[in-house]
Amino acid sequence: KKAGSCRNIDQLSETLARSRSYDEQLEAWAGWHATARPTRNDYQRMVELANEGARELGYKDLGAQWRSGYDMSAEAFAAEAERLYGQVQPLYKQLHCYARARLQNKYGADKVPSGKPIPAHLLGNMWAQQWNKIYDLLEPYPGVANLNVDQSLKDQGYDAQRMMKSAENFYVSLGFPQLPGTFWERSMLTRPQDRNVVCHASAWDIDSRRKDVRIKMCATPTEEDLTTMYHELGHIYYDLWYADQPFMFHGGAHDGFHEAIGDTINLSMTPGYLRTINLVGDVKPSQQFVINQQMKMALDKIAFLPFGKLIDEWRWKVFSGEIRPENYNAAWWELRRQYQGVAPAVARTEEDFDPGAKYHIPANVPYTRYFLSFIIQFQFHKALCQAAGYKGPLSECSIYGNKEAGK
Ligand code: LSW
Ligand code: ZN
Repeated sequence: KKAGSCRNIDQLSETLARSRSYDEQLEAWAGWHATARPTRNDYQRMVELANEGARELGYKDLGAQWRSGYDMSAEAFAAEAERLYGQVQPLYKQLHCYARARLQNKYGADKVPSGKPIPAHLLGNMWAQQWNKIYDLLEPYPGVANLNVDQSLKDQGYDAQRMMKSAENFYVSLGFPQLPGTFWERSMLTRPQDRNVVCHASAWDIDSRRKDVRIKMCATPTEEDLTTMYHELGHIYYDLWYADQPFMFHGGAHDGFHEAIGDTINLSMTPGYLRTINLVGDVKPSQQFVINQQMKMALDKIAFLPFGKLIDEWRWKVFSGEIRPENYNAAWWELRRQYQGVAPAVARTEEDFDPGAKYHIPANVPYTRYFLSFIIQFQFHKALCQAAGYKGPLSECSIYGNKEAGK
């Protein structure tokens, strides 16, 4: 780190992912969260304006508008989300308990006390939303075939273009068309050196009827960014596939469907598939290997569930006025504690605006869509594997190359 130079979110995230020093991680966490403090007033004003717009359209507030996109009343949807969360919460509680014990082992009982929330900066991710980056600390059977896709991508000289080609190839193998030439000309796949851009990955239906679809992201050769490409391509193929439908049908059946397509395809990136495309070597199958793999999956998919639920719980209450501006941060941390069981390791006040440190809050992108996606993507995966005639355990099923599933 150069003296006087600012680290960006990618660099700070890298520290959280790789450093195992309590203080170094805390510094990265606190530094990023400090950047959101000056956005509080603008956010408060945005809430007023957004609510004004929602009310002109006949909704109670913007939260009610967001809850109205699911073919049921806003109240019924909130209840449905609660019901779903109740079904999966026991899984999260077990994972949380296991992770806390392992982290206590690593950092000591003074830093990670039993029966208390986990410090929010120790889970390998800025928002503690996915925990797979600390897999090394939580691996059930140490040393049993930890697949290193990052290393293979680097060793084989993958760049962003080639990674995207690899992701495209999966969709093509199912029977989808190749991406249009303009996708490659007009997308931005790496961080430009000459200007500051929004690097948070996104997919854009600019004019899908003329096949103008694009991805904007700042990719480096990592498994995480390859996964992100699968995610964004799910949006892109959805856009292309529905381009000739009437405008009302351009979006997903609901927004969770749109989010789930790419992640579903990603569930087919099994060790077997990764072997096929030469990103991992041969693995000796064993019960211990299966458990390790499933832990890695849980650190991504189970860890996410309370986070996916709480973001809009906070916003619904902000939009309705139940959470007032003078309570923004305290209410945020109350939800983080209740749902995720995490707590900030340094004191927070209403001078801070920690929700603003998560992209979707200032960008005003709804978040319940991801909670829904992290449930239905497994239902989609199961259905696709059935369509492919697959018989074995779902965790080993890959629909790569299967035209029946593609159909
Ligand atoms: C999306 N981006 O595509 C959004 C952009 N490394 O990260 O946020 O919290 C205008 C409209 C602008 C892999 C990784 C809509 C932007 C699979 C994360 C669900 C970060 C990649 C970000 C929305 C990718 C959670 N994902 C998050 C995003 C936008 C997540 C994943 C996820 C993505 C979520 O929807 N699946
Ligand atoms: Zn998405």
